[in-house]
Amino acid sequence: YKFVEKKVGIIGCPFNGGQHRNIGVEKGPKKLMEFGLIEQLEELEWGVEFDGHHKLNELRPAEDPNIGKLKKPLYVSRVAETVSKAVESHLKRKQVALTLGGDHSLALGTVSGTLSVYPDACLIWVDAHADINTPETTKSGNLHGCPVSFLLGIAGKVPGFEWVNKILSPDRIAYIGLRDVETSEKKILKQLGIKAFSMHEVDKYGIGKVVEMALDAVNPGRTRPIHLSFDVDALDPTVAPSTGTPVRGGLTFREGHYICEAIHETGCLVSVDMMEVAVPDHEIYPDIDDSQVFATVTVGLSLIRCCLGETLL
Ligand code: NNH
Ligand code: MN
Ligand code: MN
Ligand code: MN
Repeated sequence: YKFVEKKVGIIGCPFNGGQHRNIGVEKGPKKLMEFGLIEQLEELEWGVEFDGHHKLNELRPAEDPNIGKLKKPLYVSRVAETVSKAVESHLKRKQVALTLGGDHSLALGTVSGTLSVYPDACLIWVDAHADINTPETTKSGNLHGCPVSFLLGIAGKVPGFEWVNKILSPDRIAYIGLRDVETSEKKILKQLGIKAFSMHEVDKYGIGKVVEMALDAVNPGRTRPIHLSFDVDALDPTVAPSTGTPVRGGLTFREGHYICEAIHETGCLVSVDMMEVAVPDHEIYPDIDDSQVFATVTVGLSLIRCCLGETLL
């Protein structure tokens, strides 16, 4: 490992304030832990630190009016700032920071935390969505669709988000798995010349070549620390059905795992997010059954293990 010792700090983030569905995305972290994450990482000979799930609901302000379209801006901002500090503290102790979500607005915090310890880090964003809407372009107003614009410093001044000052250069981010990108987001990606490998490129070149091209773009000599932000909806809904915004035509089970294995092989991985794993109530989401939750949680766990060195042989 080029930057860390074989220790991992788990940051449990039961949070759903960056999106509007009542699908139980805040229950993902607890389920991932219950299914044996600590034991599995210890089996891979990692030292594991976990100080309990963060009590993020305590950060919810009494009043939190929309700013323009943005929903719950103050809540999301406070949560992300807290998470940023947690990531920072684990990284400073030469641990890998492993953040369990929770909705993807959390990545505003995780990536900021990574950049504050490793200013030259690069970001691999694996997702069906680009999450690069600005406060101006967002239609939904959900902040889980916006974290990348804040990280790039193109969100403008938004009250409450003044703490976001670790700016990611557009040539340090690469996307894999995109297939549900809004017109406004496509314009931003083009304008900034951001490397994005959609499912079209995965089909065309194969996942091996795509990961190599993504890493070559943001981390040519494999000398920079890597932050991997994995939205479980990057996987095909047949593989990860229990998530808030499933989109057909996604990564296969193996393609998802290959990404994690290849990033592990670089020796550069310092920070991992596993986001948008949902545990819905049967009454509210009767279409998602236990076996689908099981499939989604277990694939999340197995992706995490691959990030931390599990191999097939
Ligand atoms: N692009 C949409 C929005 O901004 C959807 C984002 N949803 C996600 N992102 N799940 O990963 O609201
Ligand atoms: Mn901690
Ligand atoms: Mn996302
Ligand atoms: Mn997504």
